[in-house]
Amino acid sequence: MSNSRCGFISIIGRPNAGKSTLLNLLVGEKISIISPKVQTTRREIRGIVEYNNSQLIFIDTPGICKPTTHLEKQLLSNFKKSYKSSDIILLLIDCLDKNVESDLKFLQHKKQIQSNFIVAINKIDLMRDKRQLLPIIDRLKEYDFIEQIFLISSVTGDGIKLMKSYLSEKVPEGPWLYFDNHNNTDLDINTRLSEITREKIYNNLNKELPYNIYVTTDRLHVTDKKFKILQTIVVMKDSQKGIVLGHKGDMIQQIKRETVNDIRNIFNKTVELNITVKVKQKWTEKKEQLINAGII
Ligand SMILES: Nc1nc2c(ncn2[C@@H]2O[C@H](COP(=O)(O)OP(=O)(O)OP(=O)(O)O)[C@@H](O)[C@H]2O)c(=O)[nH]1
Ligand SMILES: [Mg+2]
Repeated sequence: MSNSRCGFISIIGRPNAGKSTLLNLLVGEKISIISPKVQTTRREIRGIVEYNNSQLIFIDTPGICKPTTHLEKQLLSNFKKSYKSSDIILLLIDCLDKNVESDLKFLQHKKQIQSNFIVAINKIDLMRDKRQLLPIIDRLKEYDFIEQIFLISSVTGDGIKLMKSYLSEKVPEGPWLYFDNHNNTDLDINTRLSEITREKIYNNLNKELPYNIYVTTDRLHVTDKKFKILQTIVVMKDSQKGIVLGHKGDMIQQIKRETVNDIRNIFNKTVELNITVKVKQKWTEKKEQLINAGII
């Protein structure tokens, strides 16, 4: 039998490229939350995949963009921390995104590319005429640090097997690092539960509001069959609290229903969930609150 292999692969790319969707598909379980809004992922999320004789540790990162707010600066710094130490960098590109080259230049300019570097062009299910991918591929070929280009869809699974097989041979030889067969991630359970609630907020509330909230799981009581959960949603202003609660509480009820459904499906438990909404002004500018929010 050949020697075991193990390595870290950072999934990087612009907001909304589909990084978290890809991570979940690779792992076969929902670990990282997803939304049609940009900047959903705030911290690094690891997913562990075993393939052939290799352990592939994928790291989902916050989307790269030019930061304008304090929160965005922190997300950029989280992104940098995550990808510098990995064995392989996987740049994910939305095939309909016109800004590919600015990302590549950003990376090249910073001379931060020491790891192996591959590109996956995502969402190819959205491109009716696949010939439209050719100009993108041609442009990418001008960058000699790109070792391999894959065409994938994180929704249909197209091209994923080929990429996994390539990665399993590319990661360095070495012992596996994770041996917990029940967990595909090293993320703690409380954070996973808070993230699910945050996803429902992203999917139910409009515009800026999701960027002004964070969620904590303050208490979790686990029995054989049941999760009893106490959570807090933190907002910045009273008016936002009103929106999260909704008319006669129907918004918070909707968020709760969807969260409970997801938790039940992922963990196979019945769920009792209580959520309180609190106001903490300007939390995005306070270190202590960013720590509470799991952002730093
Ligand atoms: N059609 C299609 N949609 C996709 C695909 N991959 C992701 N999406 C959608 O793209 C949107 C963004 O996906 P995410 O996985 O949240 O993107 P992300 O790169 O993690 O975004 P940030 O965390 O904000 O940086 C969601 O609405 C996904 O359903 C794909 O291969 N095909
Ligand atoms: Mg994400």
